[in-house]
Amino acid sequence: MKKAFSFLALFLTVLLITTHGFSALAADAPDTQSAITLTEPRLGIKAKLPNEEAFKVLRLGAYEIVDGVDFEVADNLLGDFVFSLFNIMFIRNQTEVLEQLGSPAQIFLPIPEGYNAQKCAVFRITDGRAVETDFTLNGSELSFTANGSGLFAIVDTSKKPQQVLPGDVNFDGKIRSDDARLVLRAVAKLETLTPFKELAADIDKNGKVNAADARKILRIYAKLE
Ligand SMILES: [Ca+2]
Ligand SMILES: [Ca+2]
Repeated sequence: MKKAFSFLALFLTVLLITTHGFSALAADAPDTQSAITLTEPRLGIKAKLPNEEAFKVLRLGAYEIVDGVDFEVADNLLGDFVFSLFNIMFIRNQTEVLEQLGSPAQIFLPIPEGYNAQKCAVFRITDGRAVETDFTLNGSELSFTANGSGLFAIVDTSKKPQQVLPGDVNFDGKIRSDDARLVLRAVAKLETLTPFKELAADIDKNGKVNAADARKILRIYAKLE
């Protein structure tokens, strides 16, 4: 019985080594035909690059900008509409942000929660200008071409800040418990709200987003108010 077990263990070890060996080989072999996809897991942003670029670019970095100088610039350019601003970076050697890629990358960006996919537009914010960028809609993602790192704004052209429904923090047109949840997450600093979401979250209009707003949202949802 013991012998059978050690044979099995040996067999499994050999299998593990060979399959691992094969996959390592496949990864090392340069494949000029296929593209490589890099992923930023936190925001779910992906970039597809020709393989030659992928050898230079080690990592895709991205974060949402919700305040500061870059946000102000975008807000001035797109201020009439609700937008989400992303800094998308191709990073080489841990820190070097590539302004320009040898050949363009295809970016795939999830449509922000509550945005009307049919009414979205994509702008690259560069040198104080908003340059409209062609994109395609793939289910719940927007896909567009980028020549390098940069700031990209997704605009919901159907929504203006003054039309934001107080209490509807995720912009889905309804005041529900998930809106209260977003407020509580923001209060607990688990989530950063964009200025437009803050506007919607401050349902009692006292200039602050706190638990009282979440409570009011829940009471409206429960039809107590
Ligand atoms: Ca909502
Ligand atoms: Ca408030």
